[in-house]
Amino acid sequence: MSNVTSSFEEISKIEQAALQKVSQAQSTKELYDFKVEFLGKNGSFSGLMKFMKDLSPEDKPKFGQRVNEAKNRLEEAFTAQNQKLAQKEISERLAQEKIDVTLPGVTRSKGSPHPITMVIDEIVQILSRVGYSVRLGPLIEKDFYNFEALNVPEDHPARDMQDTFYIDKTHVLRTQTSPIQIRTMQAEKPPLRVVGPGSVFRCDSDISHAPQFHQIEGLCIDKKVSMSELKATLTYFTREFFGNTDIKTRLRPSFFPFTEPSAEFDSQCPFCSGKGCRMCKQSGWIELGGCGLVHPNVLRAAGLNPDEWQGFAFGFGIERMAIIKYGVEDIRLFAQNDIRFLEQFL
Ligand code: 2NL
Repeated sequence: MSNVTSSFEEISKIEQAALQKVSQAQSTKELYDFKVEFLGKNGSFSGLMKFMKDLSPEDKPKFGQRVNEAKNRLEEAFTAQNQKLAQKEISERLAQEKIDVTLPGVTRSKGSPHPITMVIDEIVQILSRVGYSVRLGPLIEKDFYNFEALNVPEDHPARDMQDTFYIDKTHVLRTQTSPIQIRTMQAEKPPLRVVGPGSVFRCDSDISHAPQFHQIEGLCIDKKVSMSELKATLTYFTREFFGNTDIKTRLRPSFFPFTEPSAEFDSQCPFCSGKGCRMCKQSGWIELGGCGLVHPNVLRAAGLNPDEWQGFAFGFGIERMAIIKYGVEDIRLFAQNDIRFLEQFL
C-alpha cells in the first residue's frame, strides 16, 4: 500500500471516530473535551502530520487538502451539535429556575414598642414640653442613694430584707427611681427639671405586685417652688396623658420620708369621668402616684443648701399608668411578652 493511501485511510478513520463521538456528546462540556481531543494542539489531527515526511512532494498538497476538508467537516459538526446541546441546557436551567409569581410573598411580622416603653415615652414627651429632660441611673445602687440620701432611716420598714433585694451589705437592686435624682442633684447645678424612668425591684409578687416593675419620677429644683406649682404640673400632665382637657385632679395628704409635705395624687376616673365605675371602685377618683416638696434632709444629702434651694417631686408606677390608660386586667401580662397581648398595642 502506498504511503498516501494508508495516510488517507488514517484521516478517514479519525474523521469517522470524531463525527461519531460528536454526535453522541451529552453536554457542551463533553463536546468541548472531544474538540480538544481531535482538533487540539496535541490532538489526533496534529498527530497526522507525522505522515507528511514519508510523502512524495506531489502527494503532500493532496494530503494537506484532505486533512483540511476533514477538519472543516468536523468543525461544522461541532458547531451544529454545540448549538443543539446549549439550547437544551439553557431550557433545562430555565425550567429549574422558574419562579411561580402567583405564590404568596414571604411576610415578616412587624415589631412594636412594648406598652411599658410606650407609656414611658409618652410621659417623657409630655414633661419635656414643660422643660423636663431624662436622666438614667444604675439598677444596682449603693444603700446611700437608695435609702440614706432619701431620708429613709436605718430602722425604716422599707429597708427590711423582705422588701429589698440586697446584693451585699451596702448594695441593693434599686427599689425606686429616686436615686437617679439624688445623683443628678449631686452632679448638676440647679435649677433642675429632670425625669427619671426605669426598672425598680421589690421582694414580693402576687396578682398586683411583680418583683420587677417600672417607675418614673419627676424632680424640679429652683430657688422657690410651691405645692400649687406641683399641682399645676401634675394637672397639666394628667390632662395631656388622658387627652382630656377638662379632667379634674386632687391632692390628698400622705407621708413619704423624702417629701414634706407629702400627698397622693388622684385624677378623676378617666373611664367614667367621675360618675363611678368598676375601675375606680365607684369613687369617681383614681390614684396615679405620690408627690410632695423635697425634704430638707434630702436636699442636704444631695449637696444642696435647703436655705437656698427648694424642690418638688412626684412619682408614678408605669404599670399602673398603663393599666389605667389601656384597661389591662393583670399586671403580670406586661412581663410575660405573650405576642397575643403585645400585638394589641400595635
Ligand atoms: C409613688 C410616689 C414619689 C418622690 C417619689 C422624690 C425624689 C427625690 C426627692 C423627693 Cl430625689 N422625692 N420622689 C416623691 C414623692 C413620691 O413617688 O407612688 N411612686 C410610684
